[in-house]
Amino acid sequence: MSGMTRRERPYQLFYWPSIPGRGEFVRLVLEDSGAPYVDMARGSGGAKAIFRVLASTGAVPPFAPPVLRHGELWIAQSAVICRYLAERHGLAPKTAADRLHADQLQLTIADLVSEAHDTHHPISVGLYYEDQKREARRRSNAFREARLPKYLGYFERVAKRGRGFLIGGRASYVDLSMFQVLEGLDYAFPKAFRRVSRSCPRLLALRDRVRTRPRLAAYLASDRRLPFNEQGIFRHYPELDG
Ligand SMILES: N[C@@H](CCC(=O)N[C@@H](CS)C(=O)NCC(=O)O)C(=O)O
Repeated sequence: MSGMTRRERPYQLFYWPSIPGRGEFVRLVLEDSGAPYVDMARGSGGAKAIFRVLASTGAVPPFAPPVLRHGELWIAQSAVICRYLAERHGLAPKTAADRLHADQLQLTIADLVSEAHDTHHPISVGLYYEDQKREARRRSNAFREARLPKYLGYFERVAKRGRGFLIGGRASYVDLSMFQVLEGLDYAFPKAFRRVSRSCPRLLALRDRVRTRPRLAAYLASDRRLPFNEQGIFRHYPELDG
């Protein structure tokens, strides 16, 4: 590989091997682009590959995975990685203003992801769910009743303004991330999601449109796509779904 330019090298993704998590937002951009990449921790080295990266002393060391390596460049933060890949592979909006608005939406999606995570870990990520079940129930009630409708209502309003997509009048990485969040919420809170999403027809249509994009459809049917599970961000605990 040494004689290759940065452009030609496969991307290297470092993310926990057993959950879709935040790594999945990156994978969707890579898969939809058809860009070559190696999912480093899913190889024989496992999570050790991630710990090595986190302990590294690169220009700006990453705080947490996902981390993307592209030649000499190492970057972290899922929103930044998605934007970087999208700009290289035709999945970013065209104008500077639309790109800023894509950041705005992507970071709002990241906020929603964090709040969904905190429903089962409201006190500490250092404790098991079983050690914070009572608080998780209270947090989930508030999430289902107030935050979920507020977030989905907001994104539905954004979708209403767009022409079938969230930003820029064409498919972008933000649509792919919206797809993933909707899938995750549907998995974690099937009852609440069904109720709230009834008033979000455009988001549901967007989800279907993303799911059938040819490269993504092939990916979703492959064993590269990790299923949601109870170690990840979107966990299904019936007691938290009301
Ligand atoms: N805002 C960051 C969050 C990164 C993050 O929380 N990563 C999780 C996995 S999804 C992690 O391993 N965190 C370790 C930690 O926070 O100590 C992003 O979007 O990439």
